[in-house]
Amino acid sequence: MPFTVCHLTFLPLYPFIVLPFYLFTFLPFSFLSSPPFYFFTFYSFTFKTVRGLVIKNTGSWYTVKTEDGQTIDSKIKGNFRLRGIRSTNPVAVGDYVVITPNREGTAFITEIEDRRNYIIRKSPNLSKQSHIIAANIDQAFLVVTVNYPETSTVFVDRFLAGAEAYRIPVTLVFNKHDLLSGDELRYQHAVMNLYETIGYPCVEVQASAAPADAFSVEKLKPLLNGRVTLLSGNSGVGKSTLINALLPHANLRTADISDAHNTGMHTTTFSEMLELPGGGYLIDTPGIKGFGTFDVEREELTSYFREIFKFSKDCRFSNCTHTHEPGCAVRKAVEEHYIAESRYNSYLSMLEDKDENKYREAF
Ligand SMILES: Nc1nc2c(ncn2[C@@H]2O[C@H](COP(=O)(O)OP(=O)(O)O)[C@@H](O)[C@H]2O)c(=O)[nH]1
Ligand SMILES: [Mg+2]
Ligand SMILES: [Zn+2]
Repeated sequence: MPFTVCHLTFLPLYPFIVLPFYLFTFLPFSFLSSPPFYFFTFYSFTFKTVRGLVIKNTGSWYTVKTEDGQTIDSKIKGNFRLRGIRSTNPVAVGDYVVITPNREGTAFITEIEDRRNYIIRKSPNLSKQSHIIAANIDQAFLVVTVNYPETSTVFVDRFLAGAEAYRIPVTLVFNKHDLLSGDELRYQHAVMNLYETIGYPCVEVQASAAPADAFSVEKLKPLLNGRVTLLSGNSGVGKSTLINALLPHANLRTADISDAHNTGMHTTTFSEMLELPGGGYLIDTPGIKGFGTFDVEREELTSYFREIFKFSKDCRFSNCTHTHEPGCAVRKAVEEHYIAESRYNSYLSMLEDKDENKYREAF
């Protein structure tokens, strides 16, 4: 009875308040005569937004995985402007968003939650536009091969420095264990020892190995569980093979799409997060081999090389660049082999880029 009274009380207001809302619902018009309909109407109109994770970005469409496990193709509503970033994609994979589903089964993204971190790539041209590669990353795996193909330590160090700038922990994954000769293996172990001493965990694998093999990707699974991991590395080191071994059902999709989009700087609007069977995601972003450009002051660069930074505290000058200054503790440490020459050379090569202002180069 009280319900009916309530219903009747609002009756005169229906055409003005409730009816316009009603038009946006999926309910048949016959429902209009049913007393509780406006609760449904208000529910569907006011509350039907859902939170989700952006797992794929293909140009203007984003695939959002909602908390109840659905995937919904979504578009951005309105014009997002994010804290001074002029980006070609205001939303990126890894973003948590709020979406409003519509009757076509797609949705509008209406809100982006604050990011824990994100990595951007600047446009190759001189515009100030940048592309957000991914957001809310927990860690990065850099796949390297000491041979077949050879990954240079400069490449590794540049990647690590970029990851330090973004405060993203990195694990070095040494792949193609099966192909290495005794000498190559000894070299690999020396390199692993170097990076582990600095503080970067290293794992040796063979992406092509059977699951029972001691060097199979099984040993990566505990490290990937429940985390969002960015996978990087030079072309040919075995990233696709690794992904296919970790995600037997993702097959080809990853390999083929990645490679097709791997060709140029302009085809970067495509990126994807692959859900791991044990929880967590792999970010398979084509063409990303490093963190690219990040603006640093000369003195800041030191802090992206952990062991160099440690010794730099004893340099005579606080703004020491460790190149020519008297009383430089870093150069002394290099001479005494406390700092690896390869690391110091990588530092110098990045410093040189800075001098020549060619920090805009691709990865
Ligand atoms: N022997 C051997 N070959 C591998 C291994 N991992 C990948 N490969 C091969 O290396 C080549 C490049 O691998 P791919 O996954 O396409 O590299 P990507 O460019 O990093 O994606 C392919 O022919 C793979 O079969 C490995 O652990 N051992
Ligand atoms: Mg590949
Ligand atoms: Zn110094």
